[in-house]
Amino acid sequence: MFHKLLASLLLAVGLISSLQAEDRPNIVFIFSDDHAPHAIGAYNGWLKSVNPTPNIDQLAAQGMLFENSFCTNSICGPSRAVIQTGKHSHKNGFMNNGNSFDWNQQTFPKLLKEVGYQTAIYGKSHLKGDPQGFDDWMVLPGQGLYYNPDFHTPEGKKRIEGHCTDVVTDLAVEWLKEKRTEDKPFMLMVQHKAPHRNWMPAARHLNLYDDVEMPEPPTLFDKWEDNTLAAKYQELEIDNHMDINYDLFLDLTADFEGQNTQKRQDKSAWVNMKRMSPEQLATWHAAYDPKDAAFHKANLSGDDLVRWKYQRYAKNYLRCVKGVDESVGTLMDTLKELKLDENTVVIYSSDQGFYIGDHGWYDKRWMYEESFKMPLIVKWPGVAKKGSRNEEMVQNLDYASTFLEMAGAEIPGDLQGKSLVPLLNGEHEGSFRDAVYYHYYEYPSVHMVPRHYGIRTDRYKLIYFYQFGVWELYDLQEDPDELTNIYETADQSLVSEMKEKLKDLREHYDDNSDEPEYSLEKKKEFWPDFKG
Ligand code: SGN
Ligand code: CA
Repeated sequence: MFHKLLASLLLAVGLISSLQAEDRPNIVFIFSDDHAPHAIGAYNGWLKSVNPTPNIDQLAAQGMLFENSFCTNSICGPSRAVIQTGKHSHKNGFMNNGNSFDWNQQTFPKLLKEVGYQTAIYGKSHLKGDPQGFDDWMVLPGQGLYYNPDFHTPEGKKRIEGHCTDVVTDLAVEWLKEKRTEDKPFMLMVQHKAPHRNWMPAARHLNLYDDVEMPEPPTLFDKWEDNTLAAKYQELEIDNHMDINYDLFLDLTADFEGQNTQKRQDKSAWVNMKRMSPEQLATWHAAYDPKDAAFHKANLSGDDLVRWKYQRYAKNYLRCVKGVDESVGTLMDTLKELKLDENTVVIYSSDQGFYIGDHGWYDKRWMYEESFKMPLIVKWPGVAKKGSRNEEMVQNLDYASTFLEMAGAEIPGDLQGKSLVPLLNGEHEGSFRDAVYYHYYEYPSVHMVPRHYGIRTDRYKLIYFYQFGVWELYDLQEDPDELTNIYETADQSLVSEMKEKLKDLREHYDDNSDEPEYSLEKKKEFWPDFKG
């Protein structure tokens, strides 16, 4: 509070730049793409035994880990737009990946700049257009590429050799060492493409986990018998939709003629192969050719084939995660080397969660826990207790207000989130909020997850697939994997109470952006066995 008053006072008399940089913390916001909490050791998920993230775990040991951190809309661009603005998708205008972000609107980096912060962003933005609110920026066009990526920069297109995770880390380190002006506090966003599809690891990680048997998720062979038809008619199954060549690189060559390119949106697997240097390509083949040969010899089918696909997928995904984890280590070392570690808040997060074979799936989008949850770890020396774990329900919606309060800036009244500073400094008492709100919009579209909105309390989750007029209700305490939809069988007073809460939250956030229900005919077009 005192900081906030002081900052506005000094701002008013034009003295803000004379504030010592040390008075307000620097912020390094490390953000990856599609990194599920259960693929982080510190989150204690079923992949923990693989020890996937020693550096991120170290960050957690030095700060606070949020156990119940959720996104508002489980998809890349929209999650980032929520973070930039502190407003739900229907307010910031970026509801699905097909939209463009209006950079002219109020964003937290712009507000930080106004109170004297130096700001920079490197890596994936996915918001299209020139980023605003940053003194320095270099972003990947669209999804970006894993090998030798191009960057969109104020000076035009620039290609940089190397693996994307390393290149982005190097740019961030260079900025910290050479471009930062020392008399100002700063906010640096380091935004990785990894571990986004198509999961191409760096050359040095191609053989990592070769001798490891990945633990399988308990729901790998889920048949979605007790959910609504929404869960049956998706297109994100490892079994039926994950492409063995495109996604898992089996016999992949740089030549995509003749390969099954149908439905591949950006053909990035082939584009990436084409961009590799002869050395990179040789390393790639040396790593995958023997694995491919073993696969052909094994002649797998049925569940065994699913198991093989899962192993190959999980290993590549975690190899990409390994690169991100090393980046976190490098950034922490750099802060130490520059003697910035004591006054810099380091945040690790990712745009949403992900299915790593959970429910038999990959990708995200659903309000089910694995994709609804996002990692959030905050190291704030002297403020957030080391090794602490917070169980309050928080959202990416809260980040903008949090960053502003950290910087002692005014939080504009139109922001819809709540600052997490009182949770971080331990001053908050009682429950932070009793429910979180979610709304996903991209349908019909890739992976075919219908539009839905819903709420989650500490125990229950209510989901409404409004295009189809169908509801799901889960008791997370009794059924943490959300296998049994109790909407029809639950006590009706519970259903009404949850519906009432949902209505209240929709009013609170001023959301009426859903579309009318489909006709019966249209429902049957998508879900042939739908019974009206
Ligand atoms: C691409 C991927 C999809 C993914 C979307 C959105 N296909 O289209 O699997 O869901 O991006 O991801 S791919 O063939 O191009 O890899 S997001 O994280 O950017 O929202
Ligand atoms: Ca994403």
